[in-house]
Amino acid sequence: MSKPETKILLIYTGGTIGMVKDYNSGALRAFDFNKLLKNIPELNQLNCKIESVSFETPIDSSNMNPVHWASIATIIEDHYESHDGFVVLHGSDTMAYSASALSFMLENLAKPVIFTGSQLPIGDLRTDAKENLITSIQIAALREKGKPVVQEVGLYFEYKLYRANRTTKINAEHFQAFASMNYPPLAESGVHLKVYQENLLRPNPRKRLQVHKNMDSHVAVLKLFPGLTREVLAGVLHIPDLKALILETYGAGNAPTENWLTEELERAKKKGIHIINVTQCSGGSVIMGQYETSQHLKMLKVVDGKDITTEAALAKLMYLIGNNVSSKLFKTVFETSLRGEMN
Ligand code: ASN
Repeated sequence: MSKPETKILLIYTGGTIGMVKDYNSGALRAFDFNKLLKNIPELNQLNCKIESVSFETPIDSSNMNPVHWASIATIIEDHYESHDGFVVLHGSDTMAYSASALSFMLENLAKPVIFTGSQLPIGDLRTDAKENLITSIQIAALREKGKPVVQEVGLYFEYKLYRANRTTKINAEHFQAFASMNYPPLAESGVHLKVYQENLLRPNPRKRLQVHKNMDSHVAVLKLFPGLTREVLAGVLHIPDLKALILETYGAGNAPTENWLTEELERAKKKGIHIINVTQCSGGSVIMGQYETSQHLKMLKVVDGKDITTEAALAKLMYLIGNNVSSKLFKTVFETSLRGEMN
């Protein structure tokens, strides 16, 4: 009996990857996705069956929002039983946010969901799109002992597969546009496709996929900067219906020790607003209490973001609030790694 083919679903949301240059006008325009297979004959060499679904109107990822995330989650949910793996084509600008969000929305995921995109359109002579797309499909189709090798949300770009909720876009120009500063790659593509098994998440096989589409957007991010005034901080904390604020602090989670900052944060906490301490450094971790400049935050019982990225913190926050995690448990749950997003 011949081996059943691995079935991969490509989900096209938009972004540079799906564009071609109109050589008459010089502008980038969306590519007819159904012609993709014809334009990349290499895909026929992959030993899998590729099907595709496209957003009705493909978008630049700057226009992505939680409603679009829910659409991606729904597509995966609807095809979860019939397909072995998923590749999401997405603009690179907000890919780290969407991919982080999907990692929380898809609880007990046991199949690969690989986000990818490109810096140059697929129709460009020097495009990085083909390699990114072909290898992402290959990774999504990898199986061992009848099971998918990758069982989590990944992000593949320029020869590296990362855990999605560990990534940040670090370069608007280089093909190597993403980094995962606090977690090693899950796989690397060179002459061989090397998978680092020890870095992969292993879901509990007895638990079924649960899809959470309620993401609460009553949150804000404020990056500290020298010269930040009380008015700016208070202004953000007085936004009606605000439920949580990510404070992007300095270094190992440090902030000015001025009284007004403590007072404003304390007042917000009393109103039930969660305050999360995430470092604005791309690598390393918050260590509250290490310096005098974070002791006030520790005393206030600010939530410790540890080594989480801002992108993953935002996604986790929207997910936890959207799922009505109680105020009492909130700090403990946030400080617990749910999808391998923090150490
Ligand atoms: N602006 C594009 C986007 O994020 C950038 C890209 O895909 N390289 O949709």
